[in-house]
Amino acid sequence: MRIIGHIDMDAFFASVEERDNSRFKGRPLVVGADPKGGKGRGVVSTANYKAREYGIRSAMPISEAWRLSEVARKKGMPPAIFCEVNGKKYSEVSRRIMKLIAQVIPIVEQTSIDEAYLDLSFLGSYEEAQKIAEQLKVTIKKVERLTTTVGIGPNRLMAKIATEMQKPDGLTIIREEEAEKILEPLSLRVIPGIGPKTQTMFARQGMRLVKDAKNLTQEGLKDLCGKWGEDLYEKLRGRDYSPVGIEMEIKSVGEQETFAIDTMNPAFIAERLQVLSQAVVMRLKREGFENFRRAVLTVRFRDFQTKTRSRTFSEPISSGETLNFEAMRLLMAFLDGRENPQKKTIRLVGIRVEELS
Ligand code: TTP
Ligand code: MG
Repeated sequence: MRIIGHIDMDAFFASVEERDNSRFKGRPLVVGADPKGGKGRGVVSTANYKAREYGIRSAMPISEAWRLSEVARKKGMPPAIFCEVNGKKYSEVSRRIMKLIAQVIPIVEQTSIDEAYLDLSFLGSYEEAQKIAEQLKVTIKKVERLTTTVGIGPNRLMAKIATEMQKPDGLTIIREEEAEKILEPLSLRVIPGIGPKTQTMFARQGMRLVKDAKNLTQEGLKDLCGKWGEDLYEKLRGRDYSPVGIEMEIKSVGEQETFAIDTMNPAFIAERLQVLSQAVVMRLKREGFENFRRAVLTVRFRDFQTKTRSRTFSEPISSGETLNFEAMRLLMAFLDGRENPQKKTIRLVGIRVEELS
């Protein structure tokens, strides 16, 4: 019998900041870019649960979060506190938590800075799995003063869904025989792999819930989704055979942007590179890495010719500013004759980091 656990820290970045700053206690807290009185650019990394009551969410523009906080303030509720991202600190906390988990569970697969899958099959029963999960929650609370949510199920899919069912500080168990029925009334979005695009595609055909898509045959799903349809057919029924413990190798992290208009305006491109650099470093940290040793700049010209230039550092680098500086240096060759003798306008730029640690 397989028993799989999924563990996810609650409002991770915000909880660490609340823990470390007594003046944040009990207040709505937003971790992310500087809001600059509503004029700030960049996004929310995460918000604690109090700030989520105002509608503030991860990846929302920080200016929008500011606006929502102002709305709350005008209604007499406490405004949100805004706090910058301390990526290095969260990576360290994450590493310590993963160590605590590894002390009691032999097969652990970390999938992001605050998330991991646990193979609990060796415990032999859901009762034992529940006990170890409870223990783990207590240990993390005691050692790190942070709360976690755990889901337990017959496979990865159901373990993750169990986690989502009761947050924060939750522990939910879904047994194999309940899995299929629990999934049926849920939105198709709960199935990993169904993103906004696939969801829209299903919605156009009148399918919104898992149970709606269960009317399709395996062939029908394959027509809609390609080869992945076979896998999806199983997932819609709560079945997922993917193992825990085979770490998906993340070799690089990158972001790119296609401009609304092809351009050669250095100030505009520089500004976009800065935003991209920050986004790349943020994602790097989120994937559980601290450093990179190579920066790669991609430029696509108006005629779709695409070129890259890279720089490898002798030391591991962790800062977004250094990445931005390097990206700017690499960009120069595309603005003068070296990489762009015909002075073609630029359609897209991308930044990628490699050799991660
Ligand atoms: P999540 O586990 O998705 O979110 P969370 O831990 O803040 O909240 P929850 O209680 O719902 O689990 O992400 C973990 C951390 O990753 C989060 O604290 C901040 C960071 N993050 C971003 O920086 N940007 C994002 O868009 C998301 C989703 C997360
Ligand atoms: Mg989390």
